[in-house]
Amino acid sequence: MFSKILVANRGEIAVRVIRACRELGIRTVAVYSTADAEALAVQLADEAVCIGPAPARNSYLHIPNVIGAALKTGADAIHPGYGFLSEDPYFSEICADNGIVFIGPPPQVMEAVGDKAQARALMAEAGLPLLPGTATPVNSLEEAYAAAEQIGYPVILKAVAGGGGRGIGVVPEFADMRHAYTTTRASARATLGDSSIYLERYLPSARHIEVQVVCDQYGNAVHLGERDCSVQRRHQKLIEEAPSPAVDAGLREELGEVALRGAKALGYRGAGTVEFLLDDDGRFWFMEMNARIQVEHPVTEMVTGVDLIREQIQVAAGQPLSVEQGSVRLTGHAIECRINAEDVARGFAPTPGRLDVFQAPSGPGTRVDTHCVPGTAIPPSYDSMIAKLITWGRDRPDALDRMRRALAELRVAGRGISTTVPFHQSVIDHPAFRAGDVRTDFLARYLGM
Ligand code: MV4
Repeated sequence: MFSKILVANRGEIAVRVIRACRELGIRTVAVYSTADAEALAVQLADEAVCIGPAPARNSYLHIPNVIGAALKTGADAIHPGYGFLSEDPYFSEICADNGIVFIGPPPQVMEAVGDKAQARALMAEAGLPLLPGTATPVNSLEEAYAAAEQIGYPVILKAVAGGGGRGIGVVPEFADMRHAYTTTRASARATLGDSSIYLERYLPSARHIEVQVVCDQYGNAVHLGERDCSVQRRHQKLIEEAPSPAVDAGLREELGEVALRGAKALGYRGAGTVEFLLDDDGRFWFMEMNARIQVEHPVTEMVTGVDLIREQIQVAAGQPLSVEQGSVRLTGHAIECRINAEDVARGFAPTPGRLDVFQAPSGPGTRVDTHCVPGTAIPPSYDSMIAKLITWGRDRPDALDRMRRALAELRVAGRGISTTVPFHQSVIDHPAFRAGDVRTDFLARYLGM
């Protein structure tokens, strides 16, 4: 097992990883930017190294500084968390070149799933169901028109280098193609550094379902059921739950088998997520694979009892999975609300500032993953998430009742800071949400957002 892990991240996920390491008896190194000198992760880790100023490109994304901190402290592995360097195969290779284990899948696998068009082709080869779409990227507006003609409108344009909803553009009909093509390409180039796009049939009202998988180097591969992440805004997830109210045991087994078939075809190792769209007839289609731990992993942990970060670390250290498929049992229901420092009334605009008050809920079936305490700064340079509120119940109504109680208990206040709490309260109490009637158009359909 590793003796020291450097956590190349910040915020709640850095805290989450440090906690897993502590439980495994592994020493930890936090890295931090000057904006995070007082951070909880810095306090909880055994050691901490400043890796640069607030802008992420000069600190959390600055590979020489991160590697330098690992070498200086003698860390034998790096956990990248999510975001930042977590999906960068180049960073993974640099780790290996320096004798440091990157806690994640092999770089070739990261490369294959990072190219969303290539991932689609590989999954088609493995026999996964795909929506009609282009087998390769399109190179001109004319090609896009021709492909859309074949596929049938509406279509969606997706950046090859995208994922998680970055670099996508919906094309309702022929007349919208020219504009969507131009803007999606331009935004893909600007935000992802690669303007390549491919096309898919667009499903305007489906469920966003993702299957958690974990694989080791001995050929063991286990799925841990699905999460339903249909409540999103501009492809930012806001609420996630496990299991999905739309998935029964039979469909779960089918989804799990298909997800594992995909993961095995890629030679996957570590924790990963296979995303699908699910329609009202129980048909589902592969969307993309995520080669990282995800923000919403706690809901899976709450219903399976599996510590996903621990599995990641053990597998990266060359140990076998500590779970087998036959022993995976889903118990009860878990739901997660992302509490962001954002003003819902102003289009979810970030509201950075300092938290004068931060009092987390607790009690039965209540988990709060956060890096916040009274006095924590929410810098404008980073993600606006301040906490993940996760509740568990014996069934979905129990979990939702607990979430209502936990949201009411949470106290957050600071000059200029708004939160998404009122938004979550309105969703949790919405009759359609209560009924599990949730698809990707939920906010538009029921809340006019
Ligand atoms: C789609 C889709 C419908 N049809 N692809 C967004 C994030 C990325 N991982 C996949 N996403 C979607 N891809 C096709 N062909 C719907 C989504 C989607 C979504 C779209 C609009 C508003 C909210 C959404 C929430 C989840 C998924």
